[in-house]
Amino acid sequence: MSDYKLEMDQRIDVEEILRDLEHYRPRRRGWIWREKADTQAAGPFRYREISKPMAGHSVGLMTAHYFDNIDPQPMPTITTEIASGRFEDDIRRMRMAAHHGADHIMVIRTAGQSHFDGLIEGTPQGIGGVPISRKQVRAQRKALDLIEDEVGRPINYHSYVSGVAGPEVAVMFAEEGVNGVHQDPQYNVIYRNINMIRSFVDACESKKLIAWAGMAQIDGAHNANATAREAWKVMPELMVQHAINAAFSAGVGLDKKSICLSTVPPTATPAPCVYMDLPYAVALRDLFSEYRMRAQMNTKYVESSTRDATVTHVLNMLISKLTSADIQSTITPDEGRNVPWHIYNIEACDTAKQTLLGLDGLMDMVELKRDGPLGEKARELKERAVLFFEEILSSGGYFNAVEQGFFVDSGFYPERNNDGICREIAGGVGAGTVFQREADYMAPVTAHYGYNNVAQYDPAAADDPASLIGGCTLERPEMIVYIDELDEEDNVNVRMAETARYRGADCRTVKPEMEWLADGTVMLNLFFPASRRVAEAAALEVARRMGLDDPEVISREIMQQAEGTRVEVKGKFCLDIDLDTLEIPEEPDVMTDEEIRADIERKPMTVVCGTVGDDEHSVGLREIIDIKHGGIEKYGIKVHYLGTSVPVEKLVNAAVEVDADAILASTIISHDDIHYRNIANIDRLAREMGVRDRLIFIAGGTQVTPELAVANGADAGFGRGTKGIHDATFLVKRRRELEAAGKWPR
Ligand code: Z98
Repeated sequence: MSDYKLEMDQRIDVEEILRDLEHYRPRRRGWIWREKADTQAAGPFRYREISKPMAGHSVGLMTAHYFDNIDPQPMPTITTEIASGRFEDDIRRMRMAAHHGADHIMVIRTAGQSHFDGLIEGTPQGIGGVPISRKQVRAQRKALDLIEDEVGRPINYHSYVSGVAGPEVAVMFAEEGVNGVHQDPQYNVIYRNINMIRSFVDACESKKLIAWAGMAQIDGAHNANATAREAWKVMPELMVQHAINAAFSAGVGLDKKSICLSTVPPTATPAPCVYMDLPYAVALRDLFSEYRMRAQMNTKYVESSTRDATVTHVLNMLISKLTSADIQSTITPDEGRNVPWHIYNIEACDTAKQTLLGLDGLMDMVELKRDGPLGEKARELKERAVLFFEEILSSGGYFNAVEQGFFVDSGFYPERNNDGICREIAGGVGAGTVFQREADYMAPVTAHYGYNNVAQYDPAAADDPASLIGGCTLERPEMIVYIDELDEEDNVNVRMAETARYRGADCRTVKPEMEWLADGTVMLNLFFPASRRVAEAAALEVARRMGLDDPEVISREIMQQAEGTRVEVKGKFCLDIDLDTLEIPEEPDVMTDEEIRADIERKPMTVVCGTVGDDEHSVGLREIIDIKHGGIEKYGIKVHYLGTSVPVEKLVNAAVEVDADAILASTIISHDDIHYRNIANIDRLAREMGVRDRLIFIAGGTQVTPELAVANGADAGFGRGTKGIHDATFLVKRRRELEAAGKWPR
């Protein structure tokens, strides 16, 4: 095995991941839940419900720098659902997501793979989207091993055990160390028209394997919500679907703590959604208290606005918090916008982390008021679900009920609109393919469901049929026949060769990217004072004139019919950026607030400042000094502000008078290079007065170039974009240098 490790400042080497995959073996099986942290403290705060911190690297929320850069992790597992269609690029996204707090990575297959009647091999991208194959699963699990080492937290890898080849997929997932799956025969029946008898029999085998491998299982009930015409009306049915799959799975042998209900708050704003969705969530917890809850976000009522989708996501998480979800899904805008981009995965992970942390301890302060509409509505929903079940029984059972179109009907049960999805018991893909096992049937395999007549060969093998052949692929992975690629043209090697110049540690070329390396995709956000149709056409024209290929409007929002429209456009930027000719300005030197404050506390500092010459500008300097703008006052630096149009003599004299440590001269007007002449004058005067050595001299202004300020006699120059912290950092560092050189204290 290679000893390849991830380096923080190096991109993951996908070629290294693909190398020697034949011999890769997963290092563990099964799902790992987050554990409550031993200490609920992080930085200046005490939490009530945070999980063990990531022991390695992570990226905190944007605002974390105000709070000692803490990155506390909420209790629920955070899922990110990745669906770019190229697994090699998804590996890079997985690493980013893990750093932002995702510990459940779900790869969404986009080829309608439920219709495939067997496993596929290699890494085709295909026409209809990406199918999941052994090579992809293996590569991604291998990459996640490295990523989990880097972030210091286990990461669960997940895909689907649905479709005609469900049991084959389940075997492959058990062999390859997949940690979580969707498995629900109702999905096959309702959405993929796979024969129901076949689907339920297959589900027994699949679930047995899922149990053996310790995977967490998520059901498919959310699909009814996403499919129904009026999704909030299917609440009773959703509970019925959860019940069928949960009880069935427990019956096959899954631990109830691994059975997760895929719950969705069924509606979204402008509906009074919490009033409708909360009783539903409460009813679910009442009925299914032994099981786990995976909170999917509402994906039915998602539009193309990230803001809109994020509000729905946050409202959904309020419900997760009020009813304690175990897994928080973060699919957010991808689903509605069909823009499965890196940035949206990461944004949604941050939205989840931010919301769940913000709501930490909520239930210590509020409680659900059950003796009002909440309790009444929850009870009503449960009653409707129970009645639904009774009707299933009286109609002859689940199969008959499906045949009669009970499911995904848009009526609010017991109302029916007779628009449900009907499937025939004897119909669908794979009909007539289920046969009773012969009396002498026997299969020497592990985790096999049902009648297996092993004892006739060896009574000792009854509980371990694979021992008859010395173990099957589950115990002896070397027996797995690993096929690398089948298609010479449609495979990862060909795709990666096309983008080779953008890879590798010594690559000197970059291109903007949204989902695939060097895809060139960029997004523009534009506003036009025009109607929607005009704005859309104008936006496309702007994109074309900016040199973007294939521009396409992905979102529009009317501000006011005549006053204007906001438009988002995506397009392709086709040029490379050469890093050897790219000018990268030096990064401003900044110390932390705490470090600066500590230094000023250790030894107070006084500065004198003003705008010099005939110059009435004051705003810039105020920004640098005023505590309200985060200026140097906030570190405890004592500031003598002399005002505007201050003669240079006055500035230097004042510095001597108050025994200042530094002069801060603002000089904005720049005609005839007056700003640099002012700087030179201050330096000259201070020298003539014999005080230059004891004063730090900083010059600033929008037209000041640091190098020229220094050339004209200042110790430092600061131009446009400077903040108080930049000046403060310089002052502290310069003073330390002078101290080290024995020139301080004076
Ligand atoms: C989610 N956003 O849950 P094919 N099986 C089940 C599914 O729910 C799905 C598939 C299979 C959702 C993802 N769900 C959508 C129970 C898909 C997909 O190959 O498309 O049939 O499998 O995260």
